[in-house]
Amino acid sequence: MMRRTVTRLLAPTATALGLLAAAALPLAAQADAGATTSHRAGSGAKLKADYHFDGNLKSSVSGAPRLRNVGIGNVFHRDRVPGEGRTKVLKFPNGSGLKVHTKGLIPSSHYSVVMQFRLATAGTDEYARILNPTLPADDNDNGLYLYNNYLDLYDVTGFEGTEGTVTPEKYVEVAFTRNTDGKIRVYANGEPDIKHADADSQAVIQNHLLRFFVDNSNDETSKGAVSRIRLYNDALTAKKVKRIYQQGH
Ligand SMILES: [Ca+2]
Ligand SMILES: [Ca+2]
Repeated sequence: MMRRTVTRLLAPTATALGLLAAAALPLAAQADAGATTSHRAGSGAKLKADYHFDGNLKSSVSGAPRLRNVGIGNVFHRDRVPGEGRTKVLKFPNGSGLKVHTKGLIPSSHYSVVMQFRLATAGTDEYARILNPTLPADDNDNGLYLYNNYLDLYDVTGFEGTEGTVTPEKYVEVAFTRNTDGKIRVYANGEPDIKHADADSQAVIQNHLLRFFVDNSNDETSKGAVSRIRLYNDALTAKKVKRIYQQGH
């Protein structure tokens, strides 16, 4: 995709056509009937899962399912992380990552993910997947990547964040939010970075499976480490994202 070869452009285009049809459905038809949407009015996004990787893949918020390893070779490790100090993290090799089953946890169409991680390809001419809401239902390039020292939201074409927001070998806290109107906001270390209107619903979670660091079949991935992942049941505001970052991640 990113290198704009013919074969890579074809897949997302075909996908986008199918999803344009899906996008024409009323929003209610795309939402999760079983998810906790009833709490969102007026009360803001609620924390539904909080994974610290403290030697296991459990959430400190009860009721959330465990994360699952994707691929082999993920190992717990001790590391120094900004805002967390000495903490346990999960190291993953190139091609491996994590997934979570989101049914009844967060709605598929409006949610937030806050994640603290580092990827080994930072600062290089390589794309590495961060978030993948469509696999395995739909094998396409759309989703959030790291490229060089900035974030890139790919949705048929690339929507680039600010250069220099991601420092090689350092952890970065990325917040990804999608609201009921399909507005995506991506933040880096508490600051607004990418805005995008998700007209083709490519950030709507498919089959209730959300994957981290795992790419589609063109394997744009990096080895790295993750210290914390939090899931919220609606789009966080910019103010809340900043506060979460300032509170020590
Ligand atoms: Ca890809
Ligand atoms: Ca941790």
